[in-house]
Amino acid sequence: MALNASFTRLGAALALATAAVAAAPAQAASTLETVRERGTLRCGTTTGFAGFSAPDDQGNWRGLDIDLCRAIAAAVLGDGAKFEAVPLNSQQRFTALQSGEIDVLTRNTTVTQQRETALGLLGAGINFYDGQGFLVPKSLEVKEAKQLDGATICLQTGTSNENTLADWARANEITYKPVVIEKFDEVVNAFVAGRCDVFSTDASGLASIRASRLSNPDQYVVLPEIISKEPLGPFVRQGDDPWLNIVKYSLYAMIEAEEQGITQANVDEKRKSPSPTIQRLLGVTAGAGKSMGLDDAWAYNIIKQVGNYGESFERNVGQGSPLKVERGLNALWNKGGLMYGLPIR
Ligand SMILES: N[C@@H](CCC(=O)N[C@@H](CS)C(=O)NCC(=O)O)C(=O)O
Repeated sequence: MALNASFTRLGAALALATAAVAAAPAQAASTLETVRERGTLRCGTTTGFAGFSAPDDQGNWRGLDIDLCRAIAAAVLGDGAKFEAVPLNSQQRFTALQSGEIDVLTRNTTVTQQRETALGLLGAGINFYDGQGFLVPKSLEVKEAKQLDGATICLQTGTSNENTLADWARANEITYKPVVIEKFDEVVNAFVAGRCDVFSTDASGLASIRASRLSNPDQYVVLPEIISKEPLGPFVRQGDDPWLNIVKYSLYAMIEAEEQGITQANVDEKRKSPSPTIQRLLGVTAGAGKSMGLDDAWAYNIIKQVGNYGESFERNVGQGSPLKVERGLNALWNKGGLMYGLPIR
């Protein structure tokens, strides 16, 4: 009887599963097809975070993450200008990707196990290795993070920074009072107005806030401690592997170009190189884009229109920018950093 009952349950479960398959909608259009049909790429960005994704005085979006968005548009549509920036705060970004409102999230987002599993999304490479830190007014005379016991700390809602700080405080037996605010502008304003003693977010965020949001940056200091790993990178939806590859290899093409010494200025000259690696990367070799469903010039277009990773880094967040971030972990692997583009062959 018990046996029969379990067989019946199994039968019912199978019937349900079959029905679910039968009722499944026809395969949704791939992201590549959707983007081609629309003629523009929709990238999820911040609401304005200098160096990574922010509109300039003319309203043109610029930044390291915007360059990645432009690179994908150049690879897929042949024109890096064919993108639309969709501004999202930290809280809104994942739903926008899950719902299909954006094609890719290119927005200082930490790749974590929970985000790659529970959220149904996947990280597609790392375009900035970061870590969480603290920004404090010099007047508080805080020299190291352990002195933050009892501090009021400003954070933005929906960031990994909230949990990281809680874990760090517990591990170090520190108590603090979080002031968690949804909008970036408002959390910055709260900090400037002294509603909290400390701002905690990714070190890149602190550099950006210091360079672009404080009228008297010299009166603030970033503490030496970095309390976490924040590998930032683009995200796509699970279940569209060809699209994942396009995003991933668009980034790797920029990193590989830097390693091969190919720049925006010399890319045409480099097409004459005898190196098979360079010929493949620049689409001199016939069929170089075929396996990704792209034009052979996909990576050439990226480098010609956007530049290599190092050029993008320096222009947006490095020495050519107000942020003046050092390459550090973001240097190439053969120059002491972690940037290692997978081979394009
Ligand atoms: N890397 C962290 C933090 C990313 C994040 O959203 N940082 C904030 C503070 S710097 C931000 O970019 N805000 C801009 C906005 O909401 O427009 C994460 O993925 O959760």
